[in-house]
Amino acid sequence: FDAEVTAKAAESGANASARFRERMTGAGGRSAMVDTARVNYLASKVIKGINDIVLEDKVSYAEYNALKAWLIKVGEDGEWPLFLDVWIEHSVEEVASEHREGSKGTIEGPYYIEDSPQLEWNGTIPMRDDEPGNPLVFAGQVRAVDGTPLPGAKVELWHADDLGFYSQFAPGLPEWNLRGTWIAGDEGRFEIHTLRPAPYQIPTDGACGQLIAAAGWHAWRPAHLHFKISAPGYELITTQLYFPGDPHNDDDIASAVKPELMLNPIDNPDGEGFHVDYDFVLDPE
Ligand code: MBD
Ligand code: FE
Repeated sequence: FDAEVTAKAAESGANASARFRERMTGAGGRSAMVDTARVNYLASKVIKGINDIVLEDKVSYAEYNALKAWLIKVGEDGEWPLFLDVWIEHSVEEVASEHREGSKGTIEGPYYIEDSPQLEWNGTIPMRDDEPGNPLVFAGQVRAVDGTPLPGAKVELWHADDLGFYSQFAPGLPEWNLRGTWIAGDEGRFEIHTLRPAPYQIPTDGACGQLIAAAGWHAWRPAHLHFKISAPGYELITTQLYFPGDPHNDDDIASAVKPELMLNPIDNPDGEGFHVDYDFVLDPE
């Protein structure tokens, strides 16, 4: 896995920036237009917030120039998606999901790709022949908040490999490695065959890593599985699930862990590795 070891923050960052731009502007892309009055209100508030900090904390020219240099570098490294998703998205997600009654969601992060390969209700995720990691069987049901099972629901999963790399963002990985879309079967059941992911460090050699080092923080996220669950007539859920005992469950750099998102894996009764049950409950649109 030599290619992955040489993965560079600037490369992942550039890929993440490009993919985001395509999703926002491509066919069916979400429009980025925000109403003038709202831009006036929010942009003024952000600028005032920063000015207030400068005045209250007596920010020096040295500090102001360090900030300026760092902001330039975030753009050069393509790390705006990473910065925003790690430090800001969790609040946006909290606001967006306030009204929901079904399963908890959390942030999407910078590494989602649409249209991953479709698999049977009990299929195995695309992976290399020698993919490192312990097998994980992830079984459950998709249903509505009123209990209606949702056969045909889509369960999209993406996660990092054992070294913490996501396909299509780090070099040297097959296009759809550790990404798949399961179509729920009878009673909305699915049984995903994948590998248990390892704890994950965000790239440390770019601008975000520079901030982390300069502030004496750490770059870790707990091991996690990313999901999107969807069915016609229901609100899509974007979520992540975590494993008990991970040293970073309580200090995720991306503040994306919630108690409802903790899995309860057991030794797989049918073979190697682990088995875990988890159901997804969707809100009607
Ligand atoms: C990730 O894998 C991730 O899930 C988030 C939220 C931020 C950076 C990398
Ligand atoms: Fe992730």
